[in-house]
Amino acid sequence: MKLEKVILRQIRMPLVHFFETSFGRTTARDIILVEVLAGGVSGWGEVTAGENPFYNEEWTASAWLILRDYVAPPVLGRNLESAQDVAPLVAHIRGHQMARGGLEAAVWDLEARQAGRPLWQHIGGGARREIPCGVSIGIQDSVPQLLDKIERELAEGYQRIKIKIKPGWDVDVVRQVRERFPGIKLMADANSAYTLADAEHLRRLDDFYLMMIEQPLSHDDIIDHAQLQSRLQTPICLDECIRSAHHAEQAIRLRACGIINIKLGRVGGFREARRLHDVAQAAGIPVWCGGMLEAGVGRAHNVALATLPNFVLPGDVSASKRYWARDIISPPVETTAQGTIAVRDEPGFGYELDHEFIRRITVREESIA
Ligand code: OSB
Ligand code: MG
Repeated sequence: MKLEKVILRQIRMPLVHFFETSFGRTTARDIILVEVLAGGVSGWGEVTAGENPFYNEEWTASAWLILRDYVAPPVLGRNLESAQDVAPLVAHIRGHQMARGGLEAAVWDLEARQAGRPLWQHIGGGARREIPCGVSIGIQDSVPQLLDKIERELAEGYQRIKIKIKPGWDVDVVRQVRERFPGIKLMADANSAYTLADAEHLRRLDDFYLMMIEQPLSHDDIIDHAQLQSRLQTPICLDECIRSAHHAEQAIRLRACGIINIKLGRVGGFREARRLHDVAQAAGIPVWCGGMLEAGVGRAHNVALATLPNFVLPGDVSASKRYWARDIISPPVETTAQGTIAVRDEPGFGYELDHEFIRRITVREESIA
C-alpha cells in the first residue's frame, strides 16, 4: 500500500449540551478529520485533540501543523507492508500522539476497506458482538441537575455512570449521587485536579464503593498515583498519564492503578493501543475505552477497539445523539436498550460518511501529496 494523498479537514460541531471537566467547559468541538487515499480507496481517521491544550498538550491548531509538516510527509509515497508500519515512521516525533493517531487510524481503516473487512476484525478484535457502554457526565450547575441527568441516562440503559469531580465538587456530590442511586456502577474522573496532599480528602471517597477513581493526580505523574493507591481502597484508573504501552508497564509495576482507560488518540493509534491492551491483559489489569467527545469517525474507531478481549468494563463510548444534533456518519452510533452498541460488519469502520454534511461544516481543508 502506498499513500497517494492525505486530506485534512477541520470541522466545527456545536455540542448538544456543554461538557465540563476540572479543566474547563466545552460547548463546541473543532475536529480534524484525516482522509488517506491509496489505489482509489479512502480511509478516515479523527484527531481527538481538544480545542485547547488543557487535557494534554495538544489542541486542534497544533495537531493540524504537526500532521501537515511532520506526520504526513514521512508516510506519503512510502511502500507500506501494512498499517502496522505507520507508527514507527512517526515515532521520532516527540509527543503529539493524537495528531499521529488520527492518521494512523485512517490507514487502518483504509487497509480494512481494501481487504473488504470490518475494522474490528482487521485489528484482531471481535471478542464481543456488542460493546458495553457507560456515560461520562460533566460537572453541572447544580446537584439536582446532575441527579436528573443520571436518571435519564440510566433510563436509556447505560450500564455505568461516570461523573466528573474537582475540588469543591467531589465528596459531597458523590455522597448525594450514592444516596439516590445506591446500586449503580459509579465512578469519578478528576482529570488531574488533585495532588498527593489531598490524599486524606480523597480517602473519603472510599465510603461510596466507586468502581474506580480516574486520574486524580497530575497528568504526567505515575509515582504519586502509586503512593495514593496504597492509601485508597478504591481502584485508581489511569487516563492522561498513560501514553504508551511502556507507561502502562511502569504504572503496573509500581502498582499505581488497578484499571487503565485506553484512548486511541492519547496513545497514538491502534498499534500502540493494542500493545497497551496486551500489557494490561498479561498483568490482569482490566481496560475500558475512553472517549474524547468524538464525532462519528472517532466513535466508530472506538467501537472497533473495544472489541479486543480485555475491554471488559463499560467504556465512555455512547450514542451520537448525546453529543450531536446530527453526526457526520450514517446511521449515527446508537445504543440498545441494554446499554450496548452493536458491532457492524460493513468494511472499514462500518458506517457511511455523510459527505454532504461534512462539506457544509468544514472550515478549512488542505491536501498533502
Ligand atoms: O477524561 O475521559 C476524560 C472528555 C474530554 C476530555 C477528557 C475526558 C472526557 C470524557 C468524555 O470523560 C468522554 C466522552 O463522553 O467522550
Ligand atoms: Mg478521563
